[in-house]
Amino acid sequence: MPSIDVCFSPELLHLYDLKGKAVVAVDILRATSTMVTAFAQGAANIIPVMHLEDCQRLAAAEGCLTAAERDGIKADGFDFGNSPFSYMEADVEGKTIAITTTNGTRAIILSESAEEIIIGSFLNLKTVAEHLAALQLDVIVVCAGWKGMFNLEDTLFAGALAEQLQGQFTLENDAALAALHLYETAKGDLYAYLQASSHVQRLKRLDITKDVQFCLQHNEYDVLPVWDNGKLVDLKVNQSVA
Ligand code: 3SL
Repeated sequence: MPSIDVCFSPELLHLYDLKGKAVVAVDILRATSTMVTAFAQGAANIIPVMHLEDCQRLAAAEGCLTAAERDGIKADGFDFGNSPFSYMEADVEGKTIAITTTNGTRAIILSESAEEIIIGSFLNLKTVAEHLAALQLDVIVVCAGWKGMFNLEDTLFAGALAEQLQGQFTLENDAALAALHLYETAKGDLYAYLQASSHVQRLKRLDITKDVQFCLQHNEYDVLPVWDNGKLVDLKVNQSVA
């Protein structure tokens, strides 16, 4: 039976061997929830990059849209910040978006040695779980955290995924057990549970509570963004075309 494990921060990735494994990269607030939303609105590709300049270079070279966030705030001169709602207000159908965020895009790029990288969020939790059950690879949930530190919301997602996969995957390490226990404690009202958490507090100071509520909804979208040679594509769309 395959296993599921959790890496609480990209800074801990050196302790994990990702080769031959499936990584679920997660930044609930808000990068991976926003990417899932962009695909649900019809985006064709998302290119995660580390730096603001990489984003600008891609826009100049390939004419793609750009999204950039630092410390919760939209960076000047880019098309989007990091709110899922911005992709509902714009027409992104068939478009490519180059994106850089404080932690989320970093977690994805640093997972590059994995067999497969899947973009996870509560919004596409069931779709991700079904895909992993079919894939039958060992799974590492890579939490984006905040500047190398642990955070609650990504850990809660890891616990939700572990709960979905219970009976089909083993939970061999305490990180996965802790995430599962935390989710079981909090799942009755994730929004209330997260009120004191550092990033919810940070987003509140920026008046971004609407995004928090949105990103905690379960199974809103049936999209499956996966890493494909330096960009993310929605496997659901590609499967239905094939
Ligand atoms: O850290 C990140 O990648 C972002 O998701 C943070 S924020 O929610 O946009 O502030």
